[in-house]
Amino acid sequence: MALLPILRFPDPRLRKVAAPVTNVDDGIRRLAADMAETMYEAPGIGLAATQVDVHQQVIVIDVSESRDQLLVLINPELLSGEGMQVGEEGCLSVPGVYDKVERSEKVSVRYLDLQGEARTLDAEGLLAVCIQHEIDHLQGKVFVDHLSMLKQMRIKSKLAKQARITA
Ligand code: K1U
Ligand code: ZN
Repeated sequence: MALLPILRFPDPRLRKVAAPVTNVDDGIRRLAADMAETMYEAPGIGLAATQVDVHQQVIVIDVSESRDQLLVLINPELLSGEGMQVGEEGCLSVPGVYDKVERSEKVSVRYLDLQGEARTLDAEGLLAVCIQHEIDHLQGKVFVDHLSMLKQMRIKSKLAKQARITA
């Protein structure tokens, strides 16, 4: 397994739209394992392939406190969303930035598992938020896109300043 470098906002590669996986093979299983290792090490509760510069529809999620409930969703597709919740979000591609985002309270998602079998998952609360956040990444969206233009400008200048300091 390997730790993968995570792209940082506003890297234009975060805007690429991921392609569906056509064959769930050992390459995809290796990618999912590397993404899981990267997510646990970060640490984070989710990671989309887009964030590690792989533009295929793969996400990994673990919102459990015990950190042993890994979910791998290939070609995830939102079937329905219900209700509304507003929660604080962060993003491994936007380090140090947290803000409130409005999301569906409950979602139903169809996906392929690591054996290529079609499955459906009903989720609510933090798991539902994380699924929506990661599917956004696969579509080239970052959570800051849900914030006002003023906040987006402030975040860009904060991250540019951080990058200058660490360069
Ligand atoms: O996609 C990502 O960038 C991962 C992101 C997922 C996420 C967080 C919060 C709401 C929605 C989606 C993160 O994991 S940020 C880090 C984080 O939230 C966290 C890290 C360690 C323990 C608990 C949470
Ligand atoms: Zn993110």
